[in-house]
Amino acid sequence: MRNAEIAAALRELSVLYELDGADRYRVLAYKEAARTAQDSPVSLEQLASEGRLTELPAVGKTLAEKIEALIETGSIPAAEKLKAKFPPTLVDVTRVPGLGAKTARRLFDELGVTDLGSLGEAAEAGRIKELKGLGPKVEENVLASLETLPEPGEDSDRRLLSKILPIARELAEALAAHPASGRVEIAGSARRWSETCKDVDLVATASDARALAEALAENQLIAEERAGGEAGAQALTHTGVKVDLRVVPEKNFGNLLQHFTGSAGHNVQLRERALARGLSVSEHGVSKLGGKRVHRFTEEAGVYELLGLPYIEPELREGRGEIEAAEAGELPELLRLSDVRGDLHSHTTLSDGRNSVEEMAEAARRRGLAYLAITDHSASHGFGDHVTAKRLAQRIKEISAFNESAPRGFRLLAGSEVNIGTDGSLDYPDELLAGLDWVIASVHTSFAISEREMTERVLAAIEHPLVDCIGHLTGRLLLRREPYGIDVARVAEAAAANGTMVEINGNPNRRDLNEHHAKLAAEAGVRIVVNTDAHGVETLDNMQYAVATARRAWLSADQVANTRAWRSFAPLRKRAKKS
Ligand code: DGT
Ligand code: CA
Ligand code: ZN
Repeated sequence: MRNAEIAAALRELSVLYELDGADRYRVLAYKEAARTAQDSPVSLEQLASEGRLTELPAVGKTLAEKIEALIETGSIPAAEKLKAKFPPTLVDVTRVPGLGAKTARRLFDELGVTDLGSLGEAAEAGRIKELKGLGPKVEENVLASLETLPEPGEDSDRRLLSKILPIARELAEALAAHPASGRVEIAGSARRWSETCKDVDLVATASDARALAEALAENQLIAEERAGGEAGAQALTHTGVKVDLRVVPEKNFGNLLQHFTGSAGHNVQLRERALARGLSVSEHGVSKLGGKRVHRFTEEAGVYELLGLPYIEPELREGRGEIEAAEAGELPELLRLSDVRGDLHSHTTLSDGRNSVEEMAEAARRRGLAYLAITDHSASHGFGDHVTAKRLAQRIKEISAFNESAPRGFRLLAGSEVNIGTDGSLDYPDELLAGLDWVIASVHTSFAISEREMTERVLAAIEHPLVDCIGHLTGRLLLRREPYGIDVARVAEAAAANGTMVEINGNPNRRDLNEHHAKLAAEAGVRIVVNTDAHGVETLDNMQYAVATARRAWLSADQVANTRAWRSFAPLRKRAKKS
């Protein structure tokens, strides 16, 4: 049994417990265990056979027994018992955005809803809005969601880049360390830093291709090999991720890397351009149509040069005008991670973060940043851990005390991530906001309003003189929650006019603004900031994803405000101009 299947069973059990009204901690424990199973690089079946399951984080004795039963019998007794109480298809109902287990349970008890089909019927018959506490908004939302819900299986095997990259990097490193290997590179959508990826693509050269294919099959991340030979190998990780390794001779490594980096759209356009010049491009080389000579290149740049183009960065290779821009010599010089001087969105234990102010500061400084804004959640963001106005006032003092004795060249900013109410209002008094160095305003609650209402709501925050920046503008969660309806073009226009910045949130689940919106906003004159939204010291590394989205949006360092030193960034804040 693969880890991914074990994870799915644990996730289902957590939802069943939730439907049964179990206490929150039990539900969370199973969710956490599902995540551990999903992410475990080693086979749980293997661990179980050695009696070592409890060595995994979040797996105690009870959980280990359940996993063992699952592996031995194919099901978990507790889950079977619960499935006798509710139809297992009720689990699908809990996945409809805005419903959740509590509501699903009520729909089952009060309306006899058992699955997505009967949910749709109840909504169409207008029975959901009759239920106390639900109302017409919920019903409209259900109808809209049922229309856009992905078909079962559709896109289900795509993963976040943050799940794919660690696997790709670990495999690439292991292969590179093998004596038979030459060059090893990550290719495909991971090299282009796409938001989600279907699989891991690796390209390599080797003195002994078969030995390298075997080395891949024997890697501890790999559960099974599907094919292997001279040309490479295909395999599956314990987490269910497909891995595609291609091996070529050194002399056409550049051609292969270019081909397997893609995207397919970029390659198609490149081939059209080649054809117009009487050339044919493939992973094997570039040749004159009808001619015998094949141009092979050890580096990708050779392929582009032969077609009369400068090198094009992988993040731009999406078939979105990069070839025309390259031809005209108008490719942007893209933002780099090392250009970023500050991070303007982070959380601490004061709200829902895991580290203290001091720990976050030290970790940010070690990453080479000159400033970090501490922006814990305000009072009404909806997930507990509120920061009261009084506590925030005290926090301002703590941060100024920290800065008194801060290491040279580093400072903290006293900030907040303030919730934007449904009516566009903020949940701290202006006097308090005025005492902060930096205010982000974000939407965290009541997503189910119309696009027009949502746009007005965010415009109100943009026009507020003490809002410096808008956080995760569209509220999407990749592969989990669609963005809410909002007129991004109108928002961008207003942000530019008011001097309100807009962030690219680097949380790999969000990447919000997305690359299209970020490009549009920058072109409209909005100052963009790249942020981590770190909830602990490790996620300060989210900056790589924010930078990736900025690069995929064609942004250069000067279009991103926090590439500036603090003394040049500070006056760009709206609050600095108004005072
Ligand atoms: P993914 O895997 O869906 O996240 O995206 P990619 O871009 O990694 O796609 P993948 O793994 O199917 O193929 C890797 C690269 O191989 C792709 O970016 C370009 C090249 N390729 C694959 N299929 C085609 C094709 O039909 N035509 C051309 N020109 N190139 C292709
Ligand atoms: Ca791929
Ligand atoms: Zn937020």
